[in-house]
Amino acid sequence: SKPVSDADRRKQISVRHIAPVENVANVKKSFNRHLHYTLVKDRNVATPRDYYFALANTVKDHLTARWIRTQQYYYETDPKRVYYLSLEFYMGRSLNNTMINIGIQGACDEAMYQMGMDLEELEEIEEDAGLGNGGLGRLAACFLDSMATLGMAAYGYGLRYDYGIFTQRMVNGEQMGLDLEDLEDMEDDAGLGNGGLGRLAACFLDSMATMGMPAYGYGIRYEHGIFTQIIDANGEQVEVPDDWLRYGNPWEKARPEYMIPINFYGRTIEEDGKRKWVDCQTVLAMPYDSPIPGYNNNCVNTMRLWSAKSPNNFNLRFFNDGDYIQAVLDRNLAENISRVLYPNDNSFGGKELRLKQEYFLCAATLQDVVRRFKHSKFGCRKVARTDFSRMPEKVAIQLNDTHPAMAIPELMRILLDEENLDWDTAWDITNKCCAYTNHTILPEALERWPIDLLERLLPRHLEIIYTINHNFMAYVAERYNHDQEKMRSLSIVEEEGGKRINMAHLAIVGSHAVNGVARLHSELIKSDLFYNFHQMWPEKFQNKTNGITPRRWLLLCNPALSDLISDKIGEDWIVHLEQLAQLKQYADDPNFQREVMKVKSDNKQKLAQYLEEQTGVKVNPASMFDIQVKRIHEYKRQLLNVLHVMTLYNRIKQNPNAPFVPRTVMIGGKAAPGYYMAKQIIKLFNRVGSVINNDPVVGDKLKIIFLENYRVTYAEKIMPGSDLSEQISTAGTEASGTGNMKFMLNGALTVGTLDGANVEMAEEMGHENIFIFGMTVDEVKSLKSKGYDAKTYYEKNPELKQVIDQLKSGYYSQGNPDEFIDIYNNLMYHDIYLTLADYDSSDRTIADYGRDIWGVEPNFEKLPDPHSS
Ligand code: HBZ
Ligand code: IMP
Repeated sequence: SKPVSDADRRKQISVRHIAPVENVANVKKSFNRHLHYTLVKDRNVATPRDYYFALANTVKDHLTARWIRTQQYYYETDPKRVYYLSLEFYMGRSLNNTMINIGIQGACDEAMYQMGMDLEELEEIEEDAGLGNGGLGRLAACFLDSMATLGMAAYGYGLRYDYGIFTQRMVNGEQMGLDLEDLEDMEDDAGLGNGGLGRLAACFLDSMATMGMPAYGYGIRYEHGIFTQIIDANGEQVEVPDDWLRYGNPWEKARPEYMIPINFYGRTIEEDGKRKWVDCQTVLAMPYDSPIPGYNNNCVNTMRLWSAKSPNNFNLRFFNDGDYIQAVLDRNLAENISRVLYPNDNSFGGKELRLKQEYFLCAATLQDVVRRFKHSKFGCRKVARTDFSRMPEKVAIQLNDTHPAMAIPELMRILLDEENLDWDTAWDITNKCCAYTNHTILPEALERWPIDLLERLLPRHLEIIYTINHNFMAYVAERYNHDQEKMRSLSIVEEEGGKRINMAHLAIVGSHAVNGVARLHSELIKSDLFYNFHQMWPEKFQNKTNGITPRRWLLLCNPALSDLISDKIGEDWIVHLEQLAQLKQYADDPNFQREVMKVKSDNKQKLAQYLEEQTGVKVNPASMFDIQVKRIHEYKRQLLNVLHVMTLYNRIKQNPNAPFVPRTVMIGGKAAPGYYMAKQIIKLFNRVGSVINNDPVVGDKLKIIFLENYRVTYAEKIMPGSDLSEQISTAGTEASGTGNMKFMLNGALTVGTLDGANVEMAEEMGHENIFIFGMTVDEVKSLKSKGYDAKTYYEKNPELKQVIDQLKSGYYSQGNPDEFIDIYNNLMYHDIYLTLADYDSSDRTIADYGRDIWGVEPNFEKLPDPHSS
């Protein structure tokens, strides 16, 4: 049967939540008014994008009064404000979320329908606000939704990057309708142009000849044309800049009147017994506000993102030199600060521009925080509140990892240099206001800024950090009897290999609370990463296991399942997710089971249809959708997944007639542009895919698909249609994971290691409802201390040996043994993530499955080479 489309579904929903006729009429009226007056179009020339903007503006109108009212209310009642500081807010789209949270989705859907448009199609036009890399950035976005829904006076503060996370394209000969072999055989070809321009030139030559003109085309005879590059790049990631603001962002409101000056460089001097920061270069921070509506509570909070603007006197020196044009061109230099999001996740790059971004955010935000504190109605009845000792009662600053940790010395600077407080008072306030969330224990991700860079860029802050450390070291010395080793290990200033500032140490010392993002992770922070800090200040350390917003990750992305749940237990779960436990009473109800299965199967059909449109690959919607979507990283072990796929293939080849549960294995995720091994992993997966997908022996049993350009919007399509969620990181490496929760909430089963939040998920759902495999943290530790030798696993397991041999021999790379030699060497000799040690166990799970559920036995015979006939 045909799957029910979301539009049809919503029709059904709107039968229950009948959209009042006057609301529908209002939406139509407002929509037409915006099309006319805001977009300056009539129906004859309006494009689908115009309709999207008209609708977005209509929806925004419904927000505005609530937004202003909420902010006035905060001013009047002066509650404690929560400031969530993050270099990333991975928001995705806003239209649908806004309509849902303010309860006008039904009216908008009906209004669009009556005007002959499809709401879902309009939603697809919206660009993702992709101002994040992965988990950390999406967590910030989920938290904004939750804080608004819980009615907290909260603000998200971040940067308004002109370019978000890059768009990932796979350059792939096959997708372009070209066969690799054909390309290689091509002797010479007109592949000398990049596209339009070159093609135009070729057309002109043809036309000129046809018209009998005595014309000549002159050009360069390139050694390699464009096709060669395509072959080189086959199955590889290419990064395209994410120009998300090109058509304008209907959700933001620029506030040029609240621009704030931010200083860089310069030097410090002593004047009247006070330190002063002088001779700085100034860049302006221009705020852009976006509304953050709570669910059904009329609360609308603010996300304020800063954009860098050059001041008008920027580079005045050049004006004097008369090089006016150059001076205007150089304004870009200052404005580059908020140009682009750094695309690394879980790795520290150490670039000067990145440090500028971090400080720019902190300095602009803290000026705003202090301004709001001083001018609150209940501060002081006079001009402004001046009693800063009450600031911790009114201000909480949460640091999303150490990226905004410069907020600590910056707040100190403001309190000391500008508000003239004494050190101890300023330090007490700073400490009570700030709190730090750690998101990783991977050493390469920890921020450690070189002293000389800080000294140049932020000389006053370096002084303050030195004083913080000086006082802290005095405390440590006294407490630990001048134990030099203790002092070295706790110091904010590191001496080994070039002097650096350890930002995590700064964040811990400057905060009253430090938290990890899942129970296991928080324990590891205490026992390993920050062991000495925890010994000293046990009361500072907490756990706050991550969560996801059920609005976006169930109600919005999976309306069919949401309806089914609401039919059974009402709608309270949308704000009180623990209510889902009430569904237990229906677990054995065959009708409910059938309905759940029907929803899943409809969602899978929908996903399959989307995949076919996107990739051209036909997937069998009845197959098991086995999905791993997350950033590509060695610790997340996409390679383990690939080895498993190769093993399944070998089993099919060996015994083509054995029963086999059909599977579609999907991997998706971006590789940091400079992360070689991550890019190799993508390439390998694609190569394995092209062998398996084109092998007639395999047929419908096994299909391999790379999900290109995985992002928030894509996740919303994937989660509802997933059967199996792969969460297979080496135990102890994934701080929490949040994708794991999104799959679970949409009814997928999890195959995972005892890592991050998987541990708590397993407890919550019961171990009988999750496939846990692999080493525990303790087993990983003991194996590492014993000395991990991949070879022993390779030799012990014939199936593993076979896939590793295939990897090395060029079985998946047209016989070219060099192509994946780096992956091979890594797995066999340098793998700190112990991939082969968990291969067996993941296989054991699958073998158990085969034996106990599917009635399939493993088969270990060797296969013939695919290239021999
Ligand atoms: O934060 C992730 C963790 O890996 C994941 O386990 C956790 O669930 C999630 C939310 O707590 N960490 C990141 O996503 N980290 C980054 O994206 C990142 C970005 C820039 C950096 C360092 C890390 O410089
Ligand atoms: P903000 O939090 O400082 O951006 O101010 C938010 C809102 O508080 C404003 O939009 C006003 O509604 C209200 N507000 C701020 N300052 C004043 C004031 O001096 N008088 C009255 N209302 C104010």
